[in-house]
Amino acid sequence: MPATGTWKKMEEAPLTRESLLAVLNNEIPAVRVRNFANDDECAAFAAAVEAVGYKFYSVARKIGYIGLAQYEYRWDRPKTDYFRDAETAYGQQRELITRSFDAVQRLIDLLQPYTDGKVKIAEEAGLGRYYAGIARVAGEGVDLHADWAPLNSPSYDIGQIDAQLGWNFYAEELISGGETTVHNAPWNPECKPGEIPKSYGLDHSIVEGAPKYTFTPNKGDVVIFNTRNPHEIAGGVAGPGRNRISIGSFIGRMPNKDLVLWS
Ligand SMILES: O=C(O)CCC(=O)C(=O)O
Ligand SMILES: [Fe+2]
Repeated sequence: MPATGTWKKMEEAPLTRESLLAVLNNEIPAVRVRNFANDDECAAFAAAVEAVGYKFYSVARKIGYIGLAQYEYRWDRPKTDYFRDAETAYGQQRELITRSFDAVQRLIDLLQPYTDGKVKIAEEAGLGRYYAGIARVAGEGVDLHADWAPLNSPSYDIGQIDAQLGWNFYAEELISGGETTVHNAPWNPECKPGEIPKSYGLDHSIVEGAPKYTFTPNKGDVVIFNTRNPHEIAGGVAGPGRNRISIGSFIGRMPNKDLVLWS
């Protein structure tokens, strides 16, 4: 199946009502918000990540993280486990916020004027709020994957979205490397009804021939892109005070046009 692109332009755009809608509709590769945080806030956030301490995902290239991914509960765990653990994870996020600033709330406040729907943390009817805001230390890179809740999380309310974005604030950057590449081949794997496909470590054949866009995660910036497009992060060269430290979440567009955040 040849990959076909949907982007009408190949450049990233600043945040406007038009660009937010365009990235939701997968018509542009990315939106960048420069100077989302100043140098002091970046340094405080990076120090907070080190002070709070992080765990590692069990994938080959080490990815340190603080927070909770709904994705980890998608196959064989009751929903109640996820919403219970979300509250525990918010306790840890509070420590990060106390030591630096609240990037998730700043992002919500930043986006709200640019859309008609309400921008808010996602909630599950009767079960509570999702966790939003995973901090990552990803200097070794991240393999090709796609993030698309209608396939990853069909039995959750976020499975009803019709567009999914990821936003990431970069608090520290590598000496070199660490670029993110987004492939404009919206993820559409063949799977049986009810099957939840693997979405990490995807084969590069699914993006072959598709338009791609590579961006540098500059310190202080937020970059937003459509995560249904398979994407990957290059490894790079780290050093003292130089790693790929970020925090971000997904943003889904619900049927009523609200933009809801979760990780
Ligand atoms: O850190 C990045 O540049 C992208 C991280 C990612 O995979 C995502 O936001 O879905
Ligand atoms: Fe991703």
